[in-house]
Amino acid sequence: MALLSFERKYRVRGGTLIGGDLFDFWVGPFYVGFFGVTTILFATLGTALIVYGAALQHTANPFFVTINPPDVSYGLHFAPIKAGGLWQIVTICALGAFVSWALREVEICRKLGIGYHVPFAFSFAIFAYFTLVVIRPVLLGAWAYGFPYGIFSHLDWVSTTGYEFGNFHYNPAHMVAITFFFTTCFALALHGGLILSASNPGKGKVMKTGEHEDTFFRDLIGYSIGPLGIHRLGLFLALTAVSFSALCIVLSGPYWAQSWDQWWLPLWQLADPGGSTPPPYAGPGQ
Ligand code: UQ1
Repeated sequence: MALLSFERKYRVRGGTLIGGDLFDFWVGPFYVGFFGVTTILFATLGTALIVYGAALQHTANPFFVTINPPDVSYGLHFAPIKAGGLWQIVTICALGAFVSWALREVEICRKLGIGYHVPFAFSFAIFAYFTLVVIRPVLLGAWAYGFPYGIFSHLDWVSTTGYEFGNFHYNPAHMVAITFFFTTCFALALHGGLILSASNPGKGKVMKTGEHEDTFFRDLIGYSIGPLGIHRLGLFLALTAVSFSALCIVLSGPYWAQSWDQWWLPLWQLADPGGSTPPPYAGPGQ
């Protein structure tokens, strides 16, 4: 079925999670829905507040503009607007917009009768952000531990937070997360390459089939994961990468407050019983 007639057939009312027919329509190519409206409201308010925050600063250079969380002395209380309250409201708007977007995806899935895989996957990204700006600050007792919303300022935050724990690469959950990120790239490169090799053979040549794709990997390594399997694997690898990223930062502070290399002391002692242990990592250039 041609795409345009398919859309006409499937763009029917119903399947909404909330509000019945309210906002159950399309604007041009876009489905609106109740959660389309809440997405726009949260995103517009959040963006306006960031622009307001930027206007209060000494520079209009987007690289230096930053919306900072409150000082640690405010703990988990609301802070005055110009002392981190803006960050708190922007955070609420961001979460409101992200969750609205996910629920809009759910409504579109319900209309089409397809699985919820896309909103399910997106919810992992939302959860990672939620871990950074809500779960970890709450566990540490202050909103101050959230990251600032700015291009350079968030880089500074990542750097300082990393060095606070010595060498962050010794964080075991960070190791696993990085491994899954690399493996995700590996799988996507293999999959993208394989699909293009068979389905885009060049002008005048005949497109090849799934059997060619399977046989390539059976010839190469004696095994093909199959067309469904490769997508399951890809989704699994990506979601696991994000999950371990969230884990590696939420462990840093609430669970482990020292240099991460010290976490490996038992292993060090196992390798060298009674030997002297390595001193805590003291930072770069020491
Ligand atoms: C694969 O086996 C496969 O099945 C035919 C694909 O689907 C089109 C792929 O994209 C890839 C990359 C593989 C190879 C992957 C493994 C884990 C053997």
